[in-house]
Amino acid sequence: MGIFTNRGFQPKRPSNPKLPPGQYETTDFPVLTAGPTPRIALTNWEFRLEGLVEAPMKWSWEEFNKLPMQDFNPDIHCVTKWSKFDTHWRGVSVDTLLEHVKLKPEAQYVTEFSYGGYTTNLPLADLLGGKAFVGLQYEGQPLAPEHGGPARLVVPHLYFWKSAKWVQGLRFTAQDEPGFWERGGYSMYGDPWKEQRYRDDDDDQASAGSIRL
Ligand SMILES: Nc1nc2c(c(=O)[nH]1)N[C@H]1C(S)=C(S)[C@@H](COP(=O)(O)O)O[C@H]1N2
Ligand SMILES: [Mo]
Repeated sequence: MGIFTNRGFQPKRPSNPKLPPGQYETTDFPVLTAGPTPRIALTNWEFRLEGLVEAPMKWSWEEFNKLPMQDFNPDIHCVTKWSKFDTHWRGVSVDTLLEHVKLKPEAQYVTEFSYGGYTTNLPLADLLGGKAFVGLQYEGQPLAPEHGGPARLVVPHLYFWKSAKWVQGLRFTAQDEPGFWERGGYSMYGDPWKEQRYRDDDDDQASAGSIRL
């Protein structure tokens, strides 16, 4: 009765609360890489924690696979506007990795660095508390090379470019140092819920001290 029950006032397609603004859902898993897919022999693979730590740490593939692993089922959001819901990963949380180093107090930011030279930056806090992991398996299989295998970082609450494929390690820094896409004008932080795609979308705090492109 009356205008409050008039169906004409209902949105035609109710928006999905899992879908950040400007995104669409896909069931594909698109591949997005700047450059060729690096092939890393597992005998040469290593993962490092370096920078502002009391003593750097590194693991071989064999050592890394003995670390405690967990299942993660995140929704992921790419800045090119696809989102994929309920992906299934197995990997090692960054919290578990950090049990093996003592961070210096100035360590407030992290640069993820990869085989092949890719880098991406984010605040340390965004890797803690179960929010990020190094994924080794995807949908019950070893992670495919094109998606970052043998191992990639996954930080699902930020746009997916903050999830470095073929990750080689984490470098702890005092300042927020722009990585590959960030130097090209992408957001220093990349919150999909705030639609922080480009540097101009960052709030003042996130872009303070960085070059505005
Ligand atoms: N090493 C590396 N990691 C990377 C990239 C890259 O080019 N190189 N691209 C990023 C971008 S822009 C996205 S959207 C995702 C894509 O991951 P996918 O190819 O598994 O979908 O990886 C991110 N991680
Ligand atoms: Mo992306």
